[in-house]
Amino acid sequence: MNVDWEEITHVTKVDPAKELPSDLSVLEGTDLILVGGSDDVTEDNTLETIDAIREAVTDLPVFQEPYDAAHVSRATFDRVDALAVPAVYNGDRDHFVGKHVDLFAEIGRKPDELLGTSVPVVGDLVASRAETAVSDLAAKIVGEGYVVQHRESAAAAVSGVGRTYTTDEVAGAALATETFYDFPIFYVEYSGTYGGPGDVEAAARYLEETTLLYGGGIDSAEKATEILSAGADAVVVGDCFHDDPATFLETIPSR
Ligand code: 1GP
Repeated sequence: MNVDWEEITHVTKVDPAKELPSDLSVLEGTDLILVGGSDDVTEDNTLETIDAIREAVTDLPVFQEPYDAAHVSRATFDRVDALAVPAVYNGDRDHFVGKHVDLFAEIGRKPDELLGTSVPVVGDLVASRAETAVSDLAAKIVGEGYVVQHRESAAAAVSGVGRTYTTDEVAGAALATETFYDFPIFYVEYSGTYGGPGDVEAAARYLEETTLLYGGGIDSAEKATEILSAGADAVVVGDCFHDDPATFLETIPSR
């Protein structure tokens, strides 16, 4: 499924370690699902969550946002439209370089296991099939330039965030994403608390090609509107989806 980012204004972040609402039809108005979380996520609960969502809403793009290469397998690859992998600018080295190299090294080592392309062939054909498998896998991976701005969040703890960025640094990270790193997504992450429009305004100034996502504490139409008006392409809603599905519906912009 090709994702038209111009059409995405509302993203739901579904945490596999949390319970799903009993009625998943609330997802019908959202534009894209990101499956991932910081604590207690496993390959098994990720698969269960993806399957439940696919069953409930058949026409939505579903991305896995893994925090660890161990959460990625052939089964998860098969079931999602893309892997969205955070590169945390204000995290530790592992979360900007280390885990990414690990993930791509794993893909290079065993593309057959990840894509199921194992075929008994010989010579050059083996090499070319392996290369095709590697590039198919790599093409399904989307980098997200992240700034984690809620120091007390689990996301900050797991990605080694020492301090949050100033507004100028957020703007710099956005500009670097657009012109230097070339990730298709820049994500202002306030996971668990509402950060207001300041960082979004600073980042939006520099982003034309890059999709600007904001997540954190969105639990009303007013907050969603404020963030979108500040220049975000889409709001990401997590806790409210799990905790209060009725209010979650209010965060979905009307078209
Ligand atoms: C978390 O950005 C998302 O990764 C959404 O944040 O859970 O606070 O809505 P909330």
